[in-house]
Amino acid sequence: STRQHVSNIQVMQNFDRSRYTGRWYAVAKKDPVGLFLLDNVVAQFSVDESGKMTAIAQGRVIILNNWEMCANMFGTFEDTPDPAKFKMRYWGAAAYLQSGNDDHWVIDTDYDNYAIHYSCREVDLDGTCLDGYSFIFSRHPTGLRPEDQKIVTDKKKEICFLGKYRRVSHTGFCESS
Ligand code: AZE
Repeated sequence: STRQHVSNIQVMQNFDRSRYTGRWYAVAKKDPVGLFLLDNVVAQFSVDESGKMTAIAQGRVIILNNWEMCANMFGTFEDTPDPAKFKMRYWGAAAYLQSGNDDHWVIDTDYDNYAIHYSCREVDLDGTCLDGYSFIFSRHPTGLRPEDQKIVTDKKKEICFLGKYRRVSHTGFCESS
């Protein structure tokens, strides 16, 4: 199969941010270059009275001198002409955590069970993604339903990340903090 131009990647049609609110459990992730959330990743999306989308996320990280901790992260989303494509400004509750401004695209979701997120941080000269990350989210802490797995596999292929995901385990690491 040919490599996909980032600009040609299909995203969720008529994305409805209000149906996307609430808790999502990461079940798989494709890592970017550098530091990243390791596991126990849970995100909670909200929409305020003015319609602006925000999120909080937690996940286990290892920073600096092998210090393992639960990262409490915040994100605010800037709208773009495509309702499923956002710019996400994010930062940590503690200054030593990461901050940045990433693309945040919703590739596909049924709102009630699964969601496929995509972020390309660096586009190569040929238009393909050189450095990016992606989360597969489920509404269920136990993982994806069998009937959603084929849809997710097909979308992983479309964003050229098939075979690059790792399972995200949930061990309760962030539940005490
Ligand atoms: C995301 C869900 C929506 C809110 C946020 C998300 C991303 C968070 C990071 C956090 C990285 C932290 C690191 C700390 C050392 C997409 C999960 C904020 C990318 C690396």
